Amino acid sequence: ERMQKELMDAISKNEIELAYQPIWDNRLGRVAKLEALARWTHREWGVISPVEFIPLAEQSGLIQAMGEKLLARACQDLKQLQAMGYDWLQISINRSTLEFNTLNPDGRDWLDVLHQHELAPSSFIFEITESIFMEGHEDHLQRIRALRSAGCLIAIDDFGTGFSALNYLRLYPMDLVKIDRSFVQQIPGHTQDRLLLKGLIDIVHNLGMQLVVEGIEREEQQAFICSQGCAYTQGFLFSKPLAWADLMSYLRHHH
Ligand code: G
Ligand code: G
Ligand code: MN
Ligand code: NA
Repeated sequence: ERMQKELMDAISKNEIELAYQPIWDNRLGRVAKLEALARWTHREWGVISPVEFIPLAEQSGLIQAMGEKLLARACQDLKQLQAMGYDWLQISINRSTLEFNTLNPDGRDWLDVLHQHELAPSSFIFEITESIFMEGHEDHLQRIRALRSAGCLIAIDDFGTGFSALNYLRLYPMDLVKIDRSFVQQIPGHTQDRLLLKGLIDIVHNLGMQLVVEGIEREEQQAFICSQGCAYTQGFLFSKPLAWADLMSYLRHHH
């Protein structure tokens, strides 16, 4: 209960920050997108992982307010990046299942934030996970359509870890698939994983969607994935999630 109160405080004082992890464009050889990841450093308890505070924010009804504040923060940061000349960058922002499923069916609350900052919705990707579809809501299709028709992109995150993942590709219009890092851990040594990944890359491309392979930590993984024609990769090989000052220096040195 103490933690819930501290979280409420941190949200209202804008103490939840964003770290950005570069998503690399293998064709153009530059950063294409930045994944925004929430970070909370408590003055007594130190760094608290989103794995802990996102569920707490959900239980205590704070997730929507927090999500909107983080989106506004991402907008301010993108404005600044654009002013510095990085005008091609997109920001990819995570949304929990509850957060997504309680958004207005017309997406208004998030779209309003983008409009207030006078930013093109096409600069924003919302990352959702397969569990969104397990709730039995009917409105999520409407939300996805509303956000996409406004110009935003929808990514399916941690792809391949959920139940009947391929079925969701059939049923829901999506722009981007992020293949879960468990699929690359044993690449390229593991024959079965290599073939699975190869097949997934083909499926996603043939469906006309963008593909990001996550969790790239070693050169040999990156080499294999590039050889399969995958456009976007993300992982510690390129960079861990970066605080703003570190992001600035990363971008200066990598474009
Ligand atoms: O960055 P890290 O590995 O600590 O993230 C852990 C998990 O928390 C990931 O699954 C990520 O998607 C989730 N997460 C990080 N930031 C946010 C956020 O701003 N909103 C939501 N809903 N989830 C987030
Ligand atoms: O669930 P989601 O994909 O949003 O989780 C993102 C989390 O994955 C981030 O917290 C980030 O720290 C972590 N991450 C990013 N790149 C790598 C990587 O190369 N290896 C591992 N183990 N974790 C990573
Ligand atoms: Mn993610
Ligand atoms: Na993921």
